[in-house]
Amino acid sequence: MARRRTAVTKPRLVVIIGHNQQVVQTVTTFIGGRVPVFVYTTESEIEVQLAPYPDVTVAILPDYDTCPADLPDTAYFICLDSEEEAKNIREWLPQSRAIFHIGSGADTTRRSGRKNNNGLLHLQESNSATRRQLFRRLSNLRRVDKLMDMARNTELPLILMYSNPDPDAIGAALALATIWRAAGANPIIRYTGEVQRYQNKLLISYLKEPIEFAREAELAGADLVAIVDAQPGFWRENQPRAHVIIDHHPRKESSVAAYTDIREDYGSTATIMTEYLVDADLPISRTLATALLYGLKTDTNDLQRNTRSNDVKAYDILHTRSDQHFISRLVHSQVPMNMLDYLAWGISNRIVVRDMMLVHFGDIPHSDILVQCADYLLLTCGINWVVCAGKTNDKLIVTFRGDGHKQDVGRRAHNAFGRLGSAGGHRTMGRAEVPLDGEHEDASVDILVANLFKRMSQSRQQKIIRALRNRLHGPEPEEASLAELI
Ligand SMILES: [Mn+2]
Repeated sequence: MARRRTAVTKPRLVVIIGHNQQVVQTVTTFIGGRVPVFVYTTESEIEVQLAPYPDVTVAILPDYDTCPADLPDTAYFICLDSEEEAKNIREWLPQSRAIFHIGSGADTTRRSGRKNNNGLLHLQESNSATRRQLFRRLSNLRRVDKLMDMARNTELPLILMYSNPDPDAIGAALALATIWRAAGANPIIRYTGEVQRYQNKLLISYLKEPIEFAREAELAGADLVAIVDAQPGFWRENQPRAHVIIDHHPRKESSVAAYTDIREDYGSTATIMTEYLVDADLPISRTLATALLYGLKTDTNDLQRNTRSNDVKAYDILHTRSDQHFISRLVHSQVPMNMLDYLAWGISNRIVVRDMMLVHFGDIPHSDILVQCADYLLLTCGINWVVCAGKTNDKLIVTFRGDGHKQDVGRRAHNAFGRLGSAGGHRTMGRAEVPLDGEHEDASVDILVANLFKRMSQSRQQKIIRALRNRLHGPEPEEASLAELI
């Protein structure tokens, strides 16, 4: 994708008023961009200091109390340490938002944030903000140094992902591999479960990187083991030993290793790894940026969940470097082909109760159907929450989805079914599982309606029960299907 810089119009000239030690630096900033500078000062010494610079016009004022007659109409930079004096000058300057106050270092640290200061803007971040940023970077650099040191002279460095790796784990693993390769090591990336989701298979094949199931010999033979986007305590059995743990899940007490970086307040492990790479100025290839960005997107639900400013910053850095069309393919590959008939049945057999949509599928092979259908139906205009129910493994499964605006479906799930089985969730997602003890799917309709609409009149409840049962006794998803393989 060809990228062009947005055109920026240079100022015709700028005016600097004052005499503190920031004058020369401010002048050079503009002269470097070939913008002429007018300086108004009471100190003749300033004229001497600026003599070597071209395109600078210096006028000596008797004081800063009155407006010079020839003052150009442009942006103004007041280089005085005293805030009071700066405000006085502001009084006689033309009405403009483009008036900056540049105190010398000691003063700028004391000002509070970027608040409007009687119409005076600040040119730079305060020293303390710059210092904080620098300290953060130095701490990340120390971490990258340590990671690289650990990998030097290793025979078989292993990067391990827990169970069925998700995009965040895959992106983080690839980032750590990049750091270790920069240290001359040859790491392998492995997982201990199975890649199940279609998108994750697609991502792995796109990366052209051998990301495979961890064999016994590899686990036993590795002389350096890193676990990313997980902690050793996640494994119930055969807990791997780890020298490195990098994660954003809640810290487990057992997570002790030579190197740990667990940042529970981060939206993704991809964010931590992006900071390492950027701060250490290591290369981020297009494929790596794509994997990291997709990991960040899926873990934060597109910056809508558990997101803080670090995640947004990482997103900003990654999105220009990544393969947007491939990410679009991943994002649009959400619905398995064999799900379409269930979706079609759910759409045809929906019930609408005010701003809520309800579907009961009866017997279903697995509960993924409920999640897929609820996510889809929530896209309907005027529908703010969706409940999809079904019977599988002798349990009534009820999936809740909502937009979270003025309602909490996790609490709704808990209030409706908490006494009958496990039920709960958070604002936008909820789930309940109610044991059925061999009861027929018709009975599950009664349980669903009686608990979901506790405050509804009996007659209305009966109406909904009849409607749901009628739908259950109509054609089943497979029978209703019109789609044939052509
Ligand atoms: Mn994660």
